[in-house]
Amino acid sequence: MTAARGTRLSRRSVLTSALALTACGRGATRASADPAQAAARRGPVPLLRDLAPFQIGTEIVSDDFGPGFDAVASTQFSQITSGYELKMEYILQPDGRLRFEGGDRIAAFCAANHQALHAHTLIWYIDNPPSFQKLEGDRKAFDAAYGRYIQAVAGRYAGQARAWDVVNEPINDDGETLRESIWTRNLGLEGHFIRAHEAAREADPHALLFVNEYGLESNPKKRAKFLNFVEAMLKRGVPIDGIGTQNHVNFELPPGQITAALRDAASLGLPVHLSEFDCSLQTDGPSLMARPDRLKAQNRLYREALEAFVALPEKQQYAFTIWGVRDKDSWLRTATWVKDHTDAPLLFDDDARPKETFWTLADVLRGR
Ligand code: 9MR
Repeated sequence: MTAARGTRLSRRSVLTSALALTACGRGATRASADPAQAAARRGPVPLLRDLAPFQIGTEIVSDDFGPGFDAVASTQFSQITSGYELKMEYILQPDGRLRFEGGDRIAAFCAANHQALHAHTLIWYIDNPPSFQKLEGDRKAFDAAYGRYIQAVAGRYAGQARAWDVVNEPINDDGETLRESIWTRNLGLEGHFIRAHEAAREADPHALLFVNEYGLESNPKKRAKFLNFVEAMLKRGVPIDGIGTQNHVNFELPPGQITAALRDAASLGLPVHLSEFDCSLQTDGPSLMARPDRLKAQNRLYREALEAFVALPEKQQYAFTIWGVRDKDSWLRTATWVKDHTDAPLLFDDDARPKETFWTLADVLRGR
């Protein structure tokens, strides 16, 4: 199962490739400068879920379950996003059968630990399943199967899922067009989106329905297109309850962009999910910045992201989610395109010990 994950996602472009040195050298991590903070870091490890007045989430796959992982994932976070096992690529078998073992394991983990389940994701352009390919050209049959799939999956987790990402990543990186896929080819560019939201609402009337997108912080044109699209859908009465902005960033992202994107995302008045935060230390091209400076830039971006989220109107603070628990769990280590296996984008190191990024978030939540 694990080996197959990420094979179709050669998505280095998700990471921002901004000016390499923009964030360099500005401000040190505050830990070294402040004795009170240094002392706090030697004391007991606080629980982020107790410090945060909103849901604080992480992404998990059940392959990672084990003592060290579970201890952190179950205690630090009040919400869990399923990173893999509620996706069609896991659930829908070539013969059309559905498998729910992984999703059920995740839902049970959430229930056992009093955590909300953010279910991810019903429809994704990346999928191209054989059982749907067979129906291409027969719009009625395709539409019925699409509706049945959403009904079966969202219906199964009704009462357990706080929310669903319904259509993941609908906008192209050109910032002008909607992404094409087997879904849009058969049900229309907008049609497949509307149909998915309506079917999800019907299957689980209580789950909040999110539209989730990446690159909104680094690509303002895509951000504008995304927000226009969501606004147009809302005007047409499509049930959309929230906006997810992923924020897979790397240390080179200039300051201010995450903040601007979150503010814009909130402008429609819907709840906002900072849905997939991680901050890579890898670069697309060569970078002269040494690792300690990369770590400082990374910490500044963690701080900026959470401060920007905290600054949103309270009723729009749906959740702040980190995309993974330990560095070694991250897609930035395991995806097939990864060359540098030393990336450390998350809050906990390979041995599940809290890192400076963790203490930065704790500081922000304590108002420091
Ligand atoms: O982190 C996820 C990884 O475990 C999966 O193998 C991969 C393919 O399903 O998806 C990764 O998560 C992606 C998310 O679903 C959508 N936004 C980008 C995330 C990182 O690629």
